[in-house]
Amino acid sequence: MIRIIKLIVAVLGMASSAQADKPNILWLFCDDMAVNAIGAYESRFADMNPTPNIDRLAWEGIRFDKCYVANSVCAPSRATLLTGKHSHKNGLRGNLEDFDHDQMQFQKMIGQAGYQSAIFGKTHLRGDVQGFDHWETLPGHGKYENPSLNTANGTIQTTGHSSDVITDHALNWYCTRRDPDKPFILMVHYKAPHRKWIPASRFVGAFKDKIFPEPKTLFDDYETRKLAATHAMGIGKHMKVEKDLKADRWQHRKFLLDESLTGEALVHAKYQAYLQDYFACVAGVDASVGRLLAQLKADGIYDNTIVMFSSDQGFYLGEHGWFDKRWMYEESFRTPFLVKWSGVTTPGSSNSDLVQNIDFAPTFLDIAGVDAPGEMQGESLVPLFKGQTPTDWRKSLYYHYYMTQHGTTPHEGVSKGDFKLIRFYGEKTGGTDQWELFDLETDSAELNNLYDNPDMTGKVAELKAELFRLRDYYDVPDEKVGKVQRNNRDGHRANFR
Ligand SMILES: [Ca+2]
Repeated sequence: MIRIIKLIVAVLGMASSAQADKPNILWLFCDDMAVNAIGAYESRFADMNPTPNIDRLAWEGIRFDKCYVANSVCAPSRATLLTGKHSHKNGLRGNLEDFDHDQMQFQKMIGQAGYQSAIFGKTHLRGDVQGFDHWETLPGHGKYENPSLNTANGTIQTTGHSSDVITDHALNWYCTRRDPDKPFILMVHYKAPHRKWIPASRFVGAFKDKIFPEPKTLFDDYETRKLAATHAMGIGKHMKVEKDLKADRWQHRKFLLDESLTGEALVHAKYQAYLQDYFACVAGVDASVGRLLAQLKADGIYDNTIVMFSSDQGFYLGEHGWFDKRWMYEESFRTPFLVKWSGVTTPGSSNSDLVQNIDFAPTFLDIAGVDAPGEMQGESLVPLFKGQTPTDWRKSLYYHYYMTQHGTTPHEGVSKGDFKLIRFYGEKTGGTDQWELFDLETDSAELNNLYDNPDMTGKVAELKAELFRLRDYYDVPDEKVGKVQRNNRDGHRANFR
């Protein structure tokens, strides 16, 4: 009997040891973090060294240069993160719909492999999350200052800036609540740098003497892209000097209330103020990332923890004159993605394979050693982390945005990395689909819509065929195409073909 007990203890010990060897996952996630805001992406802001802590993940790991989202807006992106599915499959097409929490999500399965899971911060999914061992989430968008947090035991009130609060609470779970004998996935989801870009007080003036380089498209005239001209998120027309730029709150912004400041001079001034606040919020996230990484190092588990950094989508930092997301144009379609996995990722490397946020959930499961369910539509990125991209890796991406908020038009499209084709539908198209084609290698700013160029007939046909193939591959139901949120009062059904 004693020998049997000893045997059981030994077997359990081996299992525990095997679990301890499994890598932990620290998932760092932002809201509206532009690729261009990350220093490691070598954008026009890189010389300002805006993100030294986040950049460490790139210097020690892989920078993904072609990571994209399936639907560039907050809630749908998060639904895709958890389900590994496009919006039409997980049911969350827009920000104003409810998420079905009962459906399959990766965190409901990762515990099979002994992982404990916790999520902190913004989910933007109405209702309580399911499947996490521990969760403390912002209600809706959450507040920047003194946010409340929903928990399994009710709502709690906190004090401080949201980035600090989310980090504090994540660290508290990590240090005092988790089981140190089990691997973990810890998801830390910041509200920053979402509009209205309110930084912690210690960062408010951090960039007020900096001059931010402007994009060449700040005064885009939208020639050849008529639908883009209706986007009501322009720095010139739509950004409010009081509400967005705090001219009524902060002394150093009072000058924006001067009525003699008009026209292009006002746009230049608003752009600078916008980026000062945006980057002050980014600095707060970066400092938080530094705290989390330092704690892992202090505990000796940094090397056995895969650290990933990403955002629910990219963002326009003045490109095309905007301060928003939604469109399939690169700045919002693309999202940052950095991965540090000590001993696996090659330090300072980059990857230009086409990856998408449908891949994140199957990747988490693959790391844990759990088979991803067939209904997940993404692929595991683990081979890419190892520098071993499969020869049959995808050569194109499917995108679909369904809302009409802020003057946008629903659209879907395909990108092959070098060329991109977009189909717009809905009320503003007058019932006739409108198309745009861009050559990303010669026109990275996407100013020149080539759809009607006779020389591009073959390319248009090629990309349309690929779009149709992707719609079949991802099982996009015809009857859903063109259906947008009811409260947008747009019941148009698209005439797809
Ligand atoms: Ca967002």
